[in-house]
Amino acid sequence: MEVPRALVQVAQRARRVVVLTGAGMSAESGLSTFRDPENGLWQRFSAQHLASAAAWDEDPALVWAWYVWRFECVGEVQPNAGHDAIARWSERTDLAVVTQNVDNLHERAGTRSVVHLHGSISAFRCSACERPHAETPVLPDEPVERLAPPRCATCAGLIRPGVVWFGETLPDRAWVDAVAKVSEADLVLVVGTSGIVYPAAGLPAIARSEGAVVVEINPQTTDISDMADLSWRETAARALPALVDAVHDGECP
Ligand code: BV8
Ligand code: ZN
Repeated sequence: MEVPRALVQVAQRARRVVVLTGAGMSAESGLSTFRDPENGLWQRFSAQHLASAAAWDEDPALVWAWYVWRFECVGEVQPNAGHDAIARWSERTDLAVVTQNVDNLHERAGTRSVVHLHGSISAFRCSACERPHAETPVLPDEPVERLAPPRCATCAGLIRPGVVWFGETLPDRAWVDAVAKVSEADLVLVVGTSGIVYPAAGLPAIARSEGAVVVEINPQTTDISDMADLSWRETAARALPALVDAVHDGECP
C-alpha cells in the first residue's frame, strides 16, 4: 500500500506523536460505530439518546442492558492491525493515544499511554455515592432489552457504567492531559472520528494552533477534514500498519 510520502517524512521526524481515535478505530475489530446503527436488537434506539443522563433517568434498565451488551461485545472482539501498529510505534517513539472510545482495545494491543476522554465501559460505579463497583455484569443468554442495574453495596444506589454521557462534563484530569499532549505534539493523527462530538472534536484545532501537523485517517470526509494538513482516505487497520512499517523502514535499526 502506498503511504503518502509527506506523511512518512513528518512521521519520521516527529519526536512526539499523539493519535486521536474515535469509533472508526475499532470498526475493523467488529464494534459498531455511533454513525452506523447497531445491528439487531438495538437498531431501534439512537446511540446518542441511550448514551445520555436523560435516558438513564427515564429508564435505567434499558440503558443498563445496552451497556452490558456493549461490554460483552468488547470482550468478544480483538484489537485490530491498527491498534497493534500504534502499540508497536509507541515502543519506539514518544506516542500517546487520546481516545473517545470506551473500549480497552488500545491497552489490550499493548499501548501504555492512553487517555480515555469519555470514560471506560469496563469501569462501573455507584450513580449515588460514586464508589467503584468491582463486580462485572453478565448478560442473560437470551438478548434482553431491559436489565435491572445492580445496587451499590454501601448506599443501595444504582450502579452505572463509568462512561461520560451526553450532557455530562468530561473528567478534568483526562481533558487537561489531552490538551497538554496535543499542545506538545509534533504530529497528531486523527483516526476514525466524525469530529462531531465536543469538546473532543476541538482537539485537532488546538494541536494545529500549537504548531502540530494534523493528519486525518478516515475513508470518509468529516467535520475535521478542512482543518487537517492532510487527509488519507483509508481505514485504520490498513493505513496504520503501512505507515508504521514505512517509518521504521526509514529509521536506522
Ligand atoms: C459536555 C461515551 C459540558 C458514552 C460519548 C459544542 C457544540 C455543539 C454541542 C456541544 C458543544 N459542547 C457540548 C455539546 C454537547 C455534546 C455534543 O458534542 N453534542 C454533539 C452531538 C453535537 N457534548 C457533550 O455533551 C459532552 N459534554 O460538553 O459537557 C456541557 C454539557 C452540556 C452543554 C454544554 C456543555 C460529552 C460528550 C461525550 C458523550 N459520550 N461516549 C458511550 O460511548 O456510550 S460520545 C460517543 O459518540 C463517542 O465517545 C464519540 O465521541 C462519539 C461518536 O463519534 P465518533 O467516535 O467520531 O464515531 P462516529 O460513529 O461518529 O464516526 C465514526 C467515523 O469513523 C466516521 O467518520 C467513519 O467514516 C469513520 N470510520 C468508519 N470505519 C472506519 C473509519 N475510520 C477508519 N477506519 C475504519 N475502518
Ligand atoms: Zn453508592
